Amino acid sequence: MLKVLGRANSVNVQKVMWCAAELDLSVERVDIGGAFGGNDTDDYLARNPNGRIPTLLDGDFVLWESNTIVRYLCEKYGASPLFPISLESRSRAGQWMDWYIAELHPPMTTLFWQLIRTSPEDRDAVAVDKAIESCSRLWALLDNHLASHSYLLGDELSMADIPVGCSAYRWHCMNFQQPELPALKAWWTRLANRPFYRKHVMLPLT
Ligand SMILES: N[C@@H](CCC(=O)N[C@@H](CS)C(=O)NCC(=O)O)C(=O)O
Repeated sequence: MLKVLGRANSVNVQKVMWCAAELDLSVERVDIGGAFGGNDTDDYLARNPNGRIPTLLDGDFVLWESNTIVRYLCEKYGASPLFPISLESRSRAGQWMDWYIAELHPPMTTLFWQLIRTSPEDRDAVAVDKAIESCSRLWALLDNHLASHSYLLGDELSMADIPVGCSAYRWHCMNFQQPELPALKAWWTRLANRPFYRKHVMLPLT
């Protein structure tokens, strides 16, 4: 059985758990990181020298970096459409997964830490405004793409939707005035209708 080391409220762990569930894989998840700790022990660091979560154990094979784990699971255990067949479609999926990590994840992390993990009196209003501005621009770019696609690669869910899909829950559920982005909202609603997305991603924001 696969083992995932990482607490359930981590967006990076959620990607892996949601992906594994869509692939119908059995996973044992172990609470590590955050308040649980355990990611600074010698044993953990021997598996993941970053001291970050998640870490995947697939038998003797150990893997870290959540997007890489999603790709690995989809390629090893999945099939089209989750793991696209053509090189072009797989590369397009990689494009959106890398775009999320490089562009959207940093301002989303600022926003999440400021609005969810920082008490109101300690918030940095300038940082919040700047993060909302960056995120709004990037989510609008995705909204534009989704105006002509049901999912990131077309008509069906693929691995491309997984990282940015996890972040979309946080974007829609944090308490501030989001811009009107109807195609983004429609895509997010499609995700929210999936039982495994609800189970692994739509958790209380903590
Ligand atoms: N690029 C890494 C980032 C991993 C990461 O930053 N994980 C956070 C949780 S989302 C973490 O380990 N935080 C420390 C902790 O939970 O103790 C990935 O995608 O797996």
